[in-house]
Amino acid sequence: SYRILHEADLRDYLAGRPKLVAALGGGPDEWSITEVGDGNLNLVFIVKGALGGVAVKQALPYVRLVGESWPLPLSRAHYEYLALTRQAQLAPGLVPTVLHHNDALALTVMELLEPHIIMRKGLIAGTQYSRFVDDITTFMARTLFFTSDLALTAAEKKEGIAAFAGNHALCKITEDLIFTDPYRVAEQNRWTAPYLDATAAGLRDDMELHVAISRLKLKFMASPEALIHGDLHTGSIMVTDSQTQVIDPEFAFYGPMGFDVGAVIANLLMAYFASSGHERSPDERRAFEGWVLETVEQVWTEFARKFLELWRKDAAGDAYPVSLFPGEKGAARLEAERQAYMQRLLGDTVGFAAAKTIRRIFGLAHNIDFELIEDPHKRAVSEARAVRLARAMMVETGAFPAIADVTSAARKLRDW
Ligand code: SR1
Ligand code: MG
Repeated sequence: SYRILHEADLRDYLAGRPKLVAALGGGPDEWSITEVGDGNLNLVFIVKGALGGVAVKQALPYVRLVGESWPLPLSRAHYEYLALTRQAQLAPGLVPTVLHHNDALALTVMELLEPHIIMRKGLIAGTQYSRFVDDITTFMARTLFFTSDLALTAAEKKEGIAAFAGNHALCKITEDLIFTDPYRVAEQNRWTAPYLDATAAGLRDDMELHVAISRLKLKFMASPEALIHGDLHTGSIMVTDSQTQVIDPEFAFYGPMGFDVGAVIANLLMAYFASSGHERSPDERRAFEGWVLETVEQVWTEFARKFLELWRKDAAGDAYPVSLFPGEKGAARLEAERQAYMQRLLGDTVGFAAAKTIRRIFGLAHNIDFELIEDPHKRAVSEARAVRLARAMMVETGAFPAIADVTSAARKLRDW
């Protein structure tokens, strides 16, 4: 039965699993066990033995960031395990290997990713990652395409939706914290006061923005397009220069694809706007910011290219039956429709990226890209630029028909 594991319990628990004992090596008494979780929800332990290490994640029955006053179902560990397993099949090598899972304890033991670091921390230090675009676009194209109606039969797709339907408490967090609270008075909202007081008040009065965020909320709630990661920010990605690993899919469910792609793009844009608040030489700054915007463009263009390539060759799903598009004329019409599909997906991506940005500046859970800028005035300037772009992306999404429109708007706002 469930109990929160402390160091001694965890040592005993692992010592009772021969496969894990063999992976760690040495005697259990020699293992080092350190709790390193700095996320908002769970406990994370790193366990190291003579031969190797493992990472152990245990869900708490409440939101760690807030405390026991905010209960949260342990079942999220089950959905995370299901998602990790599916993602490992679809995007091999891009998620950590699961070594052991225990539903009752809401506990998962995974390979230890070393020397990987959380990508967000690397971006704050101004590091460029040369494998990132290729890896993250492969991850998104394959996990999204192969769990969609373009690749699955209707029955398979509905089984998939049903398998994740119980993860609604995690969806509710997103529905409240991303799509609702930043736009109303909510106890947990916070921002860089007093500099952003007027901007925060503006968000609460801006009816066009309220319409736009409500449309996105509905899309999030009512568009089971594919199995999405559900929280694909740069804190859910671990990197070295030669490897990328996507972690933490506890928010996974069947939702709109643009929510994942938008999350990656939003977090890169926030790294871009935060860059001016972090210590680096003018040359380093120019190089890093240029790389970030180029990465934003490539994330979309490579994702779209890979997704379309899969669609053209692996379309075994029940959507768009090939028998309806015979001959050359049919093939040409279907290809035009694929392009229209991607254009619609870019619009969703732009809108969701905007929502993901605004929540990190006015909602409960902020990110360290901005938070580590100590001078509140400097921080507010960076945040205000990001919010200005986000508002335009959300309300005037049609003004960003290509990803280059997003990056050129970001560039113009860099010194605003
Ligand atoms: C209360 S949970 C706050 C946030 O942490 C997670 O990483 C998700 O982004 C969630 O919205
Ligand atoms: Mg997480």
